[in-house]
Amino acid sequence: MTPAVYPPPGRRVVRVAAAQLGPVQRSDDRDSVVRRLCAMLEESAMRRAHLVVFPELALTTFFPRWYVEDLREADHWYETSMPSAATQPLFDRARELGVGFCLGYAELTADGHRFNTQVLVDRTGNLVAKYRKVHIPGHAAHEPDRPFQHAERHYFEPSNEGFGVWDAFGGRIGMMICNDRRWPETYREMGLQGVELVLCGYNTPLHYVPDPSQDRLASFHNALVMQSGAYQNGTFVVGVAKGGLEEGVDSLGDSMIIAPSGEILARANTVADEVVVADCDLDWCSNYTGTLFNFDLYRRPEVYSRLTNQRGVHLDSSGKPLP
Ligand code: CDT
Repeated sequence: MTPAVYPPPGRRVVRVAAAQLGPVQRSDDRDSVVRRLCAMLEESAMRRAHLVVFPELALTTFFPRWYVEDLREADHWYETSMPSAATQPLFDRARELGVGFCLGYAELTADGHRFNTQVLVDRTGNLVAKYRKVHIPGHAAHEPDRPFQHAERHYFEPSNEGFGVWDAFGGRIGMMICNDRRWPETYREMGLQGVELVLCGYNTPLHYVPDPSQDRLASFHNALVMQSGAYQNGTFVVGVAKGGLEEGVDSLGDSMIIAPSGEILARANTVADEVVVADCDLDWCSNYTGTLFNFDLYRRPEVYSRLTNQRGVHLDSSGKPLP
């Protein structure tokens, strides 16, 4: 039955904007990118969004596609503070508009550590949380035979901080970055902390190496992992791309907002700068976490020991799984 007022009284509804970015070329400076982010912030505020989610490494081109031996030559791709001088206008405008946001960027810490990072900022401009990418894909060494590099393992160290969940926007918010979304452990770690809304930025190149047949399935796999993660953990998931043809590399768009039912509520149509909006009724989550996915009642952690005790497949010499 359609409620007489929307949102129904007492429901915790967060209006979320997935602010997809089109390509950012090497020649695009931070200021021009921040102007694009601000334009999408304005549009999101006009559409009465409370929270705007931007992609992974939103401030620059996806620089791990090039290899430099000496990482100090790459310092200019990283932020050493957040807000930085270049991103301060985004923080200022968000505070004026009363809109929170989530932003991905390359972080260089004062003691020289490099992380692929995402921050969550509330509607008053305060930094609520910082998440550093856990699953770092690609390769660490230069692989000159590739048509392009995916040297994330050279440019970023994997975070050991794991997956936090924070009270914000009236709910429990978690974050993950790009490749994290392909691992069920990511969602379950947050699910076990009662997450209700997971925010994820990504850059997914479409020239998949070493298996080009995966290219045509990129969109399917993107939706598959996020829809199943949402459903199996009773949470909303917001996936936001930097898509389109960037420095000769085509990347997936397909930003989307997914409900705890696994249904897609809003989805981008282009691979350009594009805002899609959906109302996320966080009280919907308990329809799943309180019934079919009542973890406390049904999970059997005592028989899941392999999940934390081993990394890969462990077989003995006859091919049988090790105990
Ligand atoms: N940025 C990122 O994590 N991209 C990966 C592609 C990895 S292909 C080596 C992704 O999972 O989309």
